[in-house]
Amino acid sequence: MNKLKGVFAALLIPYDKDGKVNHEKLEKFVEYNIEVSGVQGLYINGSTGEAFMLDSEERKEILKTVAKAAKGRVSLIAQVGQLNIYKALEEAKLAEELGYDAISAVTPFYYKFSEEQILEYYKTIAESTSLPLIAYYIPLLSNVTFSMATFEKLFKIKNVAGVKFTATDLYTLERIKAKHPEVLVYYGFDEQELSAAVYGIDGFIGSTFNVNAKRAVKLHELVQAGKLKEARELQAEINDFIDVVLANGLYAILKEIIRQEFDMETVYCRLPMTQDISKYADEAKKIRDKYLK
Ligand code: NGF
Repeated sequence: MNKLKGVFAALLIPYDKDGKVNHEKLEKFVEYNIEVSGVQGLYINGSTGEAFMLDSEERKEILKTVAKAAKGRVSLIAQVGQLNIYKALEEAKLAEELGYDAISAVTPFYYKFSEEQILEYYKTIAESTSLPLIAYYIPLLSNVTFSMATFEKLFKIKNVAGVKFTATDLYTLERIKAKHPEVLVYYGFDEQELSAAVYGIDGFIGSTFNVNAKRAVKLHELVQAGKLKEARELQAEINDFIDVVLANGLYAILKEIIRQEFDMETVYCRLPMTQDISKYADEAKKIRDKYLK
């Protein structure tokens, strides 16, 4: 099986109250993802990792700890995209040295970059290593949207191997996969895995897979086997779980679920996210008992 296909958790990061990454707990988070949740890969320093609030040194240390903790058991994709492209290049090179399987880069955001500038950004990052690059497309958070013509140009860039498509526009998703079967396409909304899977996409990258990946792997297999009724029932089961997760602060409740597994001291989110997640303790316990046992 292609190492880059399958279900990847967008890795959660445990922070301390002062906002520092807790590397000891991070190793446990990696362990939980692999041994309990059942991920096939990890996507590091994405939105779920709160990475756009980190500086580059912190992101590099995370890449190192995850590589050490994963011990080659699952595929690793390093999200290196950021507005400081020089730091993105350093992180990409580090990912290659550490044995990562691919790099990824969010579309440059905040300034209204032109299509030409965005493509140049991807070309510069893609050329900096020999690793495949997965573009991270998330218009909901980046406010950057691509036309099909822009995707076409993007896929022509050397080393650009795929796209992590986190948008509800399934028409464009279908067009990408149908016209570019050679491009690796990942879908990024866990609650719509089934709808994306029917287009034959290659993988999924999402936050809830940190704790509930086995069901997502099974759902992908059911769709590939054409068992759509069972897949639909499983998506409903997954979405009952996602409903309660979304009602409880998403990253916070997911972190609390992992914290409880190892009975670790409190973990935090990174400011300006609401830091304190301890209020979710009771709900996390109920969710673990009801959906994850
Ligand atoms: O958290 C978001 C915000 N999206 C994630 C995922 O696309 C983020 C998604 O799993 C990601 O991959 C990353 O961290 O880089 C949702 O949390 C999930 O579907 C629940 O809505 O859009």
